[in-house]
Amino acid sequence: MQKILNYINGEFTEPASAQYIDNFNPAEGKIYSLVADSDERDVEKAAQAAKAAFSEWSALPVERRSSILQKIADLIDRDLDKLARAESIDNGKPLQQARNLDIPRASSNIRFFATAAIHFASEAHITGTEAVNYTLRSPAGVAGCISPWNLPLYLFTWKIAPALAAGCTVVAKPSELTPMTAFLFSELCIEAGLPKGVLNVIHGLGPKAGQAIVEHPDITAISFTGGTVTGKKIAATAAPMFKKLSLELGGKNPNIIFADCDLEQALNTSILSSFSNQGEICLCGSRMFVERSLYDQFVSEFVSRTKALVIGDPLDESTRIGALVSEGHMKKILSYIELAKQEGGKILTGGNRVMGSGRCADGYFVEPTVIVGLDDKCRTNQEEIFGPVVTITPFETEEEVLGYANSTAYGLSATIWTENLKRAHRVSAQVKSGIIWVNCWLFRDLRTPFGGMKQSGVGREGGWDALKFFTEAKNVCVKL
Ligand code: TXE
Repeated sequence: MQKILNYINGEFTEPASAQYIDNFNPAEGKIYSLVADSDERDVEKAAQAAKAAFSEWSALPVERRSSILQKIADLIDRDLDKLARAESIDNGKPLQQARNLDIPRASSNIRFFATAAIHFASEAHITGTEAVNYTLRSPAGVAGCISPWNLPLYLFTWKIAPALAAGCTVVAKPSELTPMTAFLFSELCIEAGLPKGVLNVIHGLGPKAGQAIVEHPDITAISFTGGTVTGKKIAATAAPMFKKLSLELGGKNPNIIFADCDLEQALNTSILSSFSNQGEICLCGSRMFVERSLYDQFVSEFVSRTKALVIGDPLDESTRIGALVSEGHMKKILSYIELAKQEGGKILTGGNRVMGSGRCADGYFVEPTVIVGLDDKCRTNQEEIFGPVVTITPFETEEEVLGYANSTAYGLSATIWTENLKRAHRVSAQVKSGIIWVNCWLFRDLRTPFGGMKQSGVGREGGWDALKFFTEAKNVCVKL
């Protein structure tokens, strides 16, 4: 069976423990490869390699770093089909989504930061006629980048690209549930001529390999995307060590639909924002609020479009809903559907595990599920489910829906549907989320600040924010 090895100091390396974790194909419910079960000994080797590579990599002219990174992006484009298939098999997501979204976005993440770094200019502050201040920015050192399983190569590259472009060296850990594309990516780094030790990829369990990265004294900046509970643990370890910390955590995002919206667009996009990637995107709009006068019509059309979604074999081109990432995650989602029933929710469609056919007979499939009749304060409407499950709640006034939207501990993103320009701006300003989409969803410009408020995170990624995170600013004040 294929072994997914660590990539340390430019070479593929067995874990110090010589142990491996089973890696499942979630559409089949079967083990199909083995992942290195790394620990602090592997992290130590990776951190030493990254530390040794730092002086040369950080001193390279930015154009040189940029061209190596762009070569890696070219190789991702060349291997689009292979990487998309690997991502679909490893995660359970539909192949067409991996091919159209995940892998192209991985290459554009790298291209974006490889070129952004060239244009990253210092600021100057002129203090009247008395002094000139300018900002020097130097690479932050060895960065630890820890990424989740929902958008594996997409989020892995979203972290390591700005780190490498800024001149940091990196110890990265993809999720143990979806390690395959980070492993294939390591092969592309070797082919592109990335110098040894600049990127090191450690595979293994979060509390063991991930925790060792966060604890390592030579890894001075931590960028993490994942669950809020894990984020709290990471912050508790990193904060007393005074590490730089960027946390992108969970969400329970409102999707607010006013009666004056473009109904066709709102319906089409809300199907995507509810069920894309089986609802396993932190930006999915899991709580839908529809203005009362449109409610009945919206709900009936939304439910009929939900029923039409093709669920099944992720490798089948017509599939729109694939498998959930793991058996444990599937059970968690089914338990939330049970909870919704106990809390008085009515299931309008979905609610069950789907038993696939053929090779997918034991896969982890759950029907896209629409629930109504729940109070906004109940657990189903407050806790992150992270699956193909949405609730729909009617509202009468802007004030009422703002109360609902802002009622959770999260504040990652929100979507607002209205043709009324003034209302769009007014409501956008009052929703407590880091990212607002008006009449669209997941429309991304990589220059914009990306991140959440409240328990959805600390700091912002994207554009200059990411390059600032991976550099240390120093002000030089020259008296005139
Ligand atoms: O993620 P974890 P899990 C949410 C979603 C999901 C829940 C838990 O609600 O059900 O989180 O998912 C590594 N020190 N999101 O448990 O644990 C881990 O190995 C260092 C939201 O799979 O947060 C993996 O690489 N690292 C989300 C990464 O952290 C640790 C995406 C994320 O895993 C660690 C995924 C530790 N102590 C889940 N423990 C989003 N916001 O996009 C784990 N890890």
